[in-house]
Amino acid sequence: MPTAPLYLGLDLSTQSMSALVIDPISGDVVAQESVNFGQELPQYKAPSGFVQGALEGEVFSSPSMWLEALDLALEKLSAKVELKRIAAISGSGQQHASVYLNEQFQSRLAQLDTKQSLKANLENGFSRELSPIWMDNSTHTQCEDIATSMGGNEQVLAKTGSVMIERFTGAQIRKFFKQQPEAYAQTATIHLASSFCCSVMAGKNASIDYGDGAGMNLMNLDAQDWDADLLEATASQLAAKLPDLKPSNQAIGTIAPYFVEKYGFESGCMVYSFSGDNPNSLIGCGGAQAGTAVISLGTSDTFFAAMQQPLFDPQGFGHVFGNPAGGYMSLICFMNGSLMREKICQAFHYDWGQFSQALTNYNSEQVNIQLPWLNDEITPKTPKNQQAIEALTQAVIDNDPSIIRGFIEGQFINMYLQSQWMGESIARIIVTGGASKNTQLVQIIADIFQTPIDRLEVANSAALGAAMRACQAHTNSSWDKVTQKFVNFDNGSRCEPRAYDISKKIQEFKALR
Ligand code: XUL
Repeated sequence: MPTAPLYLGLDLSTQSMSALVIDPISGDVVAQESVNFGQELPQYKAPSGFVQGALEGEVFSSPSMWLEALDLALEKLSAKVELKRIAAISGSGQQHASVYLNEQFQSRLAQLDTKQSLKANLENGFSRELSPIWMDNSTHTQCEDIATSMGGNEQVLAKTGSVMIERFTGAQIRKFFKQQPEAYAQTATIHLASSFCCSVMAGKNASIDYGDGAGMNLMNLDAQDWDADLLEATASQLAAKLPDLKPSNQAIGTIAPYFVEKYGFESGCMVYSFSGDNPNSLIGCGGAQAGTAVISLGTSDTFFAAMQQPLFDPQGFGHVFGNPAGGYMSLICFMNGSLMREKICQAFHYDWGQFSQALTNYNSEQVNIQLPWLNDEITPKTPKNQQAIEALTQAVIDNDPSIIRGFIEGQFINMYLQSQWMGESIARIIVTGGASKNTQLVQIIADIFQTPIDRLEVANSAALGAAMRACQAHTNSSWDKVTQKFVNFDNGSRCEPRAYDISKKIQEFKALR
C-alpha cells in the first residue's frame, strides 16, 4: 500500500530548534524532536539561547548555533520517521532577529557539502558573527533617528503598523550600519531568522513573508512591499541587501541536495516560505479567521488575533503583522512573561506545583494586585518597578504567598487593558506555550477576559502552524479544512470564566501606577 505524504514544520525559537511532522490522513502529529540550545550545545555559553552584549540592552544569539541545532534536530527526526515521506516543509522563527551574510553565502548555500556540517559549510558566509534578537532593546537612538527622518512616529505607524520599536529589525540594522560601517558594507544579504533558516533548507536565498516582514519597521503594509522612505532613513544600500517580500505560501523551491543525501529526504520535497513564530502560532492554534484570540505564554507573553482590517494601537505599543492565511493579525508582546513568573517562583524557592497552589489557596481579602514589572516592560513601555520588587522581597520574608496571585492578576489585567485597541470581538481564547499547562493560571486569564479558554493537544503551536502551512500550500486546501484536520483541543481542559469584578480590579491596578 503506498504511504501518504507527510508535512514538516521547523521552529527556530529563542531556546530551541524543533521539528514536528503531521499526517494529513489521520490529522495526527506523527513525530516531534527538539534540540535545546543551552543543554545540547553548551559550548555557545547561552543557557537560554541568548547572550548579553557589551552595551546596555544588547542581546544576541548565534546563527552558527542554530545551524548546528538544525543538523541535530534532523538527525534525531530521521531516526523516528522516514524523511522521504515528507512532501513539503515550512518553518517558524523567533521574530525580528536579523542575520548578516556576505557575498560568499549564496554560492556556499548552492553547494553544501554533505561531508561537513551545515555550520562548517557556511562558517565563512557571515559578515556579522552574532544576530541581535527580539530581546535586544539597545536601539533607542536609532529608533529616534528613523522616526525623525520620517516626520514622526505617526508616519511610521501609518506605514508599518507599529511605531519605531527597539527590537524590530530596522533599528537593529541602522545600529549595525552606524557602528560597524565596514562590516555593513561587506553585508550582501540581511535575513530574518525565519528566512535564513528557509534559505538553508532550500539551498538558495529565500524571500521574507508578510507575517514576519511586518515586524521590521521597513514594510509598507498597504503596498506589501519595502517602503523606499523607510529603507533610506534606516541605512544606505539597504534595498539591495533585503530579500523580496512575498506571501507566506510562497514556494521557494525544492529541498537542498545536502538534506536529500544526508537525511534521506526526497529530492522533490518542496520548501515553502518560513514565517515568524507568532504568525505560525496563529495558524497552529486555529486562529486563522477573526473571532479567536491566542495567548502564548512563553519566554515573552504575547496576545494576538486575526484582523479583518488593519487597525493601529493609538498608544503605539501594539503591532499589525501579516496573517499567513491572508489579511492581518494584531499582536502585543510583554517582556514580563515566563521570565517574571520564574523570578517569583525562585524568590519563594517554590516548584511550579507550589506556585499553582498559591494561585488557588488564597484569601481574597489578602490579595493585593501588584504591578507585574519585575523586569523592564515594553507594553506599556516602563522600567522595572522598584515598589513591586520590594513588595516581593517583603512577602518572601513574611512568608506570604498571596502576593503570587496579586502578581499574576496584575500581569493579565495589564494584558487585558493593552489588548483593548484591537477592536475584534473575541468569542474564545486559545492559550499555548509552556505556562499554558498551569490550569490555575489559565483560570485567572479566563476570569479577567470573561472568555472561555481552550488548550491545544500539541504544545508547540508554532511548529504545528508551520507544518500546517506546508500542507496548505502544497495541497492548496482551504484554511477551514486544514484547521479542522490538525487543530485539536484538549477537551477536558476548557476553563470557563467565573465571576470577576474587572472594573474594580482595573481601578485597583491603575491606582498603583
Ligand atoms: C514578538 C516578539 C516575540 C518573539 C519571540 O513581537 O518579539 O514574541 O517573536 O520569539
